[in-house]
Amino acid sequence: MKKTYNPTPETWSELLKRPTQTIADVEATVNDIFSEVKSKGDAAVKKYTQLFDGISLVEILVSKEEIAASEKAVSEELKTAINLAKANIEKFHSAQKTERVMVETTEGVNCWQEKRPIQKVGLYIPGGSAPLFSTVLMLAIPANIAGCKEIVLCTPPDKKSKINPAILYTANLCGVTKIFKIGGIQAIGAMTFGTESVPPVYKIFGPGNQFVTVAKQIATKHGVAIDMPAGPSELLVFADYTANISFVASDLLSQAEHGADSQVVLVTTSKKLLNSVEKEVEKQLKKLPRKAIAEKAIVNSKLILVKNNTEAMKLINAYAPEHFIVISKEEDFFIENIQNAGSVFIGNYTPESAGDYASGTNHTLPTNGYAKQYSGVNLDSFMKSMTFQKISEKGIQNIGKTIELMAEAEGLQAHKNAVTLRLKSLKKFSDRA
Ligand code: HSO
Ligand code: ZN
Repeated sequence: MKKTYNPTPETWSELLKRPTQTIADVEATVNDIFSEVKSKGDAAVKKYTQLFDGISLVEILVSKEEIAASEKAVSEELKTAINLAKANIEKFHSAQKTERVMVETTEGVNCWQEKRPIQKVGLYIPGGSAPLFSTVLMLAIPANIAGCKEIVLCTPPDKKSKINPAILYTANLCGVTKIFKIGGIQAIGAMTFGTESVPPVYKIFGPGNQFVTVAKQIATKHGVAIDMPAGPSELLVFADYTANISFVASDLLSQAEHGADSQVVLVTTSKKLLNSVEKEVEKQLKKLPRKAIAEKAIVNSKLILVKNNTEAMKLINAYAPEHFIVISKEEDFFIENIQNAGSVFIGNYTPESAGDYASGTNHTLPTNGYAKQYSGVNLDSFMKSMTFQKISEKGIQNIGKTIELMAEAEGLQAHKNAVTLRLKSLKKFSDRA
């Protein structure tokens, strides 16, 4: 772990640099695969599944029998846990529903805003060493609450052409309409263009490796929206002398085990705590099954000592972490002043794992400094805001002149006419009366 004492603000961006992502290398591959998926559909998806995953699939749609089998394969204990997490995530996301906003801006001019679900959404769940069925909860639950009609899920199969039963169980439980055993660029391409089996969607959600991330970005050039630009997981912990050393170390390791490129950072005002956390991380790391992965992330992790809370706050806002844990006697100061973070965890008894699984908040969050401008996934991510207006005769008389003047000034006569004709018709009507 790299220790830094009292770094000056000019050095922060270099100190907290994320691993660079090489989009350019992958872009050409994505474009090639996309155009093949677009023209050849399922055949191209199967070809690339064979090429990249080494599996030849006859059917890419997960069958009812496979879903039923997953029900039996997941233990009752895990099902209970998944159901409790689901209930909390549902409660938190249902509470995010908003009322219609209606205002009479000028007498006779009524404007209102209402939300509508995005009709078709695609959820991507990565394969790899950890089957992230918790991400299924985080995406499918709000999609369902929002009222999305088509909820498509793509996830890569294992070497035996199977999908982890917990992923299938959760997807079925949360109302996913179609599950496909496909992954990588070809899955994103399939959801972008549609194939014989995979319906095209309007917005794609979910994490993925570098190929998936670039593919999602390129999908946006083909008219599909995405949740956010994704990157490796991150955690920044601010801890003062009130923090429990072993808790802090366990939190840092919880993110480190996601991947060798995960970013974990400790910022503290206590040198004693900094040194103790370093030792404790080494100790806990040794016992972890995913030691090899976590170790790599820990080598690149940072332990930073700062003068005071104000300096800490500036550094944290400049970094904009995906997850921010604050354990401090002055927690209110941090809660009030945090401007840039995906999700904030407060106090000794709020591990990041709680938000990852079961407290109710969403774990699909902006990384790579995007917490400065992006929100994490929430109910609104699955909806669009639409505006409506209805103007009465009185209303158009009230704002007509304004519109005419503005249209005239922009040199747009037809715009002006659309109002003038109406005003004239009303005048005629009132003249006759
Ligand atoms: N911390 C990850 C989400 C996750 N953790 C899933 C465990 N499973 C990114 O927010
Ligand atoms: Zn996690």
